[in-house]
Amino acid sequence: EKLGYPERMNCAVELIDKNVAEGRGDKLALVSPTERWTYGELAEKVSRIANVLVADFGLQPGNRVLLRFPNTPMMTAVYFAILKAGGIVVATMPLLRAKELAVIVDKAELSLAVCDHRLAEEMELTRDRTDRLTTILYAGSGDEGSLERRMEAASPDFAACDTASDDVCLLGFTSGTTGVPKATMHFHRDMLAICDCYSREVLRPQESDVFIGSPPLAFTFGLGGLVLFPFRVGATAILLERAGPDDLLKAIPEMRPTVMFTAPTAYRAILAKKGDADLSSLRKCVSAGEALPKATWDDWQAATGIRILDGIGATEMLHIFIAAREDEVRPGATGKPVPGYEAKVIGADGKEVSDGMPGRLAVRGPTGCRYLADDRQTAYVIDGWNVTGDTYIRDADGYFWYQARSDDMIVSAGYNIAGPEVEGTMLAHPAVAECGVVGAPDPDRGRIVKAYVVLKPGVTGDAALVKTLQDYIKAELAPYKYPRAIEFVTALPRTETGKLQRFALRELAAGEGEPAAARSAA
Ligand code: 3UK
Repeated sequence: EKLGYPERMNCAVELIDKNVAEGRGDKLALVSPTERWTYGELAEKVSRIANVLVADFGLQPGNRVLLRFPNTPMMTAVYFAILKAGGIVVATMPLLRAKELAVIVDKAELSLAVCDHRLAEEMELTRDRTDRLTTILYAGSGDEGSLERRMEAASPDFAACDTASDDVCLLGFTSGTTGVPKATMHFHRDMLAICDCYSREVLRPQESDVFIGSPPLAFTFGLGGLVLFPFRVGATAILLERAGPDDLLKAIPEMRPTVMFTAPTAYRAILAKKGDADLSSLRKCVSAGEALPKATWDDWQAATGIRILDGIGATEMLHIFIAAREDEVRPGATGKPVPGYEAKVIGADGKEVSDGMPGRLAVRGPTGCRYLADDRQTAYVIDGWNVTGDTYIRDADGYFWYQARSDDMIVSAGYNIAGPEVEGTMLAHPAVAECGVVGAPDPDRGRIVKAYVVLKPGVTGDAALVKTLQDYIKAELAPYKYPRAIEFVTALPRTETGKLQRFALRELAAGEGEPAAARSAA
């Protein structure tokens, strides 16, 4: 391995115990609205929990454990306890329902879950649906058998399992919208590799930094940005259970974080609600999950002086592999490959296309490309390259420009149109707060471009505004890209990770879905 990790290595030792060994035992590791844990306290809790899992629940190296928590210090402690004991974490998005959880339980063959007591209801429904899941350990319930009670009785010392650096430590489920989600496998060394490639080379955090952000820790964007990156440099992380725009706007002036991780839609929402909130503590902001439109980048820089670092990551690659650097930003472009990774744009024949031509993005590097028992492996991984579902263009200067998810390209009267390009342009119009663009069925053109638009407060959506927006797009982009249909809605359907649910908009456009506002409010 070029990164030079030893053959045997446990990432919990590198990310937790090492901070104590290097004299940061009294430094704050985790802060939440209700808790403040130093690295010393965190290390002790991790060891106590590892003892509980091994002694009380028989956890063996290689066993998989389901983890269900909102973003809390305790979730982080349980996470590293599983890793320290040589187990494999299967963290899941807090909002998943029993039906979705049961699929994961069966696919990952899980028998043990550790769960925040506030998520008990859906956890019990999951147990009812599958025979596999036999044991649930609750945290925070205060009961006799609760995690905290067991921790009190456990020893504060635990010798880390002597794992190989390429032992699996994390199964990350993709948020697939159809079929069984893919389970991606990551090694102990991968947890360090994303810190030593993306974080060290692009983000460049310091020990004095304080991290904050919205993604759930069950989403690897959040895991890296809110836990692994700060711990690798002995910095501090703020964990918020609720981290919507209002929560961040309250927390930032109070807790004064310096580095923020969130999605493009959250940057827009924070700007819309900012008022005179003091965001001056921030020095670096990272955006991922979906494309960051130039308009959002420009508005954030104008309001805060900060140049957002866009980056594309994926669950299969663990974290960000193409990114903007502070000194190398082309607003609207994702950026250049992260040191340690290679990226190329390929055509249907698998060969690289010329610069300026669209094609499928393929990437390879120290992390990624390993799926648990999945026939689709061979379609996604070719010669070690992970072939993503994204259409990209590389320009002559080596910058990568996102076009669309390959399945999301709109074909209208023979033209290929990328919804995100129209969305990004719409967002630069002063009347527009949010925009989602999909293809709607049309007898003559096959599909027409349809825009769902959320207006800024005080703007009235009428026929005159439809015409204004259409003329505006025709003037800014090739006229065939203009939305022939525009519908004003109060909200767009989004995933827990901030991604626009294009399939929901497509169903709506085809007359099969619920109204967007009703769906996203549900
Ligand atoms: C899309 C982007 C344009 C793209 C993720 C950072 O999003 C993450 O992982 P997922 O598995 O989704 C992957 C897909 O999301 N995407 C993500 N970032 C961008 N598209 N510009 C971007 N900056 O379609 C990609 O294939 O949920 C992001 C770190 C870890 C992650 N898991």
